[in-house]
Amino acid sequence: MLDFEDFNFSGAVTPLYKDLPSQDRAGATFWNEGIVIFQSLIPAEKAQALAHFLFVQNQGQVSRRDLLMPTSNNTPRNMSVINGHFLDSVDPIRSLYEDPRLIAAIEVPAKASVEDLGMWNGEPYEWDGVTCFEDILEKMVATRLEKPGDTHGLHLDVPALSLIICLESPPEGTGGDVECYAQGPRGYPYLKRFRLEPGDGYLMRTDCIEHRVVPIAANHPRSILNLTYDFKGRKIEPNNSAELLFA
Ligand SMILES: O=C(O)CCC(=O)C(=O)O
Ligand SMILES: [Fe+2]
Repeated sequence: MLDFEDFNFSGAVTPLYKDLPSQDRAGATFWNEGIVIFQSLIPAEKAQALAHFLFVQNQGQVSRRDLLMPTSNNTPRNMSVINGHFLDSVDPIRSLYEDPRLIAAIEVPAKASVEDLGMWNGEPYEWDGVTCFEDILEKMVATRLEKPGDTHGLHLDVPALSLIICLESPPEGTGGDVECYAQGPRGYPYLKRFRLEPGDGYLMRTDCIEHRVVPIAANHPRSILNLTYDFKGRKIEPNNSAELLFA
């Protein structure tokens, strides 16, 4: 299916730090923006095969959600979802999620953000590495927008870090772009909007960058796999959004 060897972190998109070596660039971009986008993070055909496995072959694991999320100002969730219980039971996916090499790659930008920005909520924090997210429901999730109007509305997440891999993407100009709105200590807010092709990915500080997926316009699906992590020792403030969306 998918394993660490499929990942290509050197495709980090780095508008401001082009001259640095790729490992440092990923850190530098994250340091600056709280997000790093990876073009062709995994091969597109692997991404599409994974979408087929999840949303077609395992239809029985897919739940439909159409609701307004009370913990994020009632922004809409209109999408199909698969929760961490199932993803954790698929060995190649769990092994990938827990792979120390994947976590080490995520730690490069994650450490950069902590060194410069602390936790972005004013609390001092001593770097102690990145860890898998503890809540089984949302440690890994997969979502699919598939009907006109489907959207993942504006929100923050409980986990501080998400590595999101695009599995399917609708034609350009028909929705499915990611929008993010960052609030932090460096003169934010700022708005960023980007489009992902199957196999592209991004790592985001999802605890402090509000983000949403623009509604899709037609019946062309847009799906992702979201692997969530956190800073070791960070105090997590849980809410019931994961239960509402994924249970
Ligand atoms: O679909 C995306 O790109 C964002 C997914 C997301 O925000 C989430 O799963 O919390
Ligand atoms: Fe999110």
